[in-house]
Amino acid sequence: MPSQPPAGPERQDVVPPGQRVTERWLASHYGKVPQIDGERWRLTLCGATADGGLTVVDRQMLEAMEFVEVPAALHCVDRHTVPALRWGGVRLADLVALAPPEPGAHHVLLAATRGYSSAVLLEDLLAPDSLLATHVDGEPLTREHGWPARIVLPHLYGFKGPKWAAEISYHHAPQRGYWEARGYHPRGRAALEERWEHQA
Ligand SMILES: Nc1nc2c(c(=O)[nH]1)N[C@H]1C(S)=C(S)[C@@H](COP(=O)(O)O)O[C@H]1N2
Ligand SMILES: [Mo]
Repeated sequence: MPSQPPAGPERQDVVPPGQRVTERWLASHYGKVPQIDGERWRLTLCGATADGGLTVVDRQMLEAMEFVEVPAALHCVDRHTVPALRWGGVRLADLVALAPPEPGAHHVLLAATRGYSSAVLLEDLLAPDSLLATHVDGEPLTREHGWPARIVLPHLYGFKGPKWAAEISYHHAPQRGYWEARGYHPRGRAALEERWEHQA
């Protein structure tokens, strides 16, 4: 008799439709891996903020926040899924609470160093499993996988989560990041196979 899989927000046994599991975790990004000094790294929360200002977060501030771990696979829209990663970091909801958006600013652009960005909805950022990750499988992120910090949105395709995260900005209108400008889906939920803009 098959044993019951563990219940949880991101069940490790569920592979979204159209994905194949790969056991080797090869980094996937465009351009070179940036060499970022962790002590100098900063993340800026800006755009349509409730107080009209911007908030800058550094590593020390992150270390003072609650550290959580979330088990989640990584689903690349190109159809490979890296299973069973254990991400560690701070909840994006906790970061947003430090610098909340103006009422009605439901759109967010997530930007990395060197031009990469992705467009997401505020509600996807606020999901309980959404993290600014600094660790994976108990170790600090490697440079190629996003050190010092990357955005992890487990229910969305991987392209929604910039590695080498640098900025979170709030907007009243939908945004387009790197892949959204190239025909990929504005929402990007993996379970619903939201890959392409024409599906929206
Ligand atoms: N800065 C940056 N972040 C990025 C990308 C990128 O090209 N640049 N690629 C995205 C895509 S398409 C995926 S699938 C994941 C891959 O993460 P990995 O290289 O750790 O597997 O990173 C995402 N974050
Ligand atoms: Mo990807």
